[in-house]
Amino acid sequence: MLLDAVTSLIKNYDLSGQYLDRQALDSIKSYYQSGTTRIKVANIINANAADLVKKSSQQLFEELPELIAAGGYAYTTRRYSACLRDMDYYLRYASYALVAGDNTVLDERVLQGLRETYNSLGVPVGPTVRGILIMKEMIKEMILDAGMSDTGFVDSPFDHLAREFSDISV
Ligand SMILES: CCC1=C(C)/C(=C/C2=NC(=C\c3[nH]c(/C=C4\NC(=O)[C@H](C)[C@H]4CC)c(C)c3CCC(=O)O)/C(CCC(=O)O)=C2C)NC1=O
Repeated sequence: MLLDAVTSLIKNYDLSGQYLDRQALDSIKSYYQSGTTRIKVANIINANAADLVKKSSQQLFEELPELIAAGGYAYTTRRYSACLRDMDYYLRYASYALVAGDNTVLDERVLQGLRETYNSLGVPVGPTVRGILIMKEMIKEMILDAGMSDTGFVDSPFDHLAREFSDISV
């Protein structure tokens, strides 16, 4: 099920049979207050998705050239394009989570069984997490350039992906 910050919170309060208290209402209020900003960022991501995937993977391959060297995990056209397609998945689902103000969609649609898949294919998780974090930094720069000053909320879905995908703490 696709949850947003409000439905996710209501679900939890319903489970314990509670009315929405001050804390719940404050977080619902902040969800609505940040709505326009989250939509603006989703717009920026949408308008620049192809570019973001291309540039962040270029930076990843510059940082870790062994990935595209003979025998590397992104060597051969097939693996290279699988890698870029994966980056595109992470970006697209992160943009959903940003709009929803909730990371459940990432758990349910992206992360489930992902580490096992990568392990069984022999694709390394560490460099992939690095790619996800490069995208995050690029988006934050873009929205700074677009005149938004508080970019902290962009971290959440990307850090969530990074944290849950690997065992490293972000
Ligand atoms: C929407 C949710 C979703 C995700 C996340 C997803 C990931 C995903 N990535 C895969 C493969 C892959 N993923 C990569 C990724 C990389 N190679 C590198 O060098 C880098 C470290 C990294 C890119 C950043 C590669 C190379 C493969 C192909 C591995 C192979 O078949 O040899 C596969 C195996 C099947 C296939 O090739 O399509 C899956 C399922 N699939 C999904 O449906």
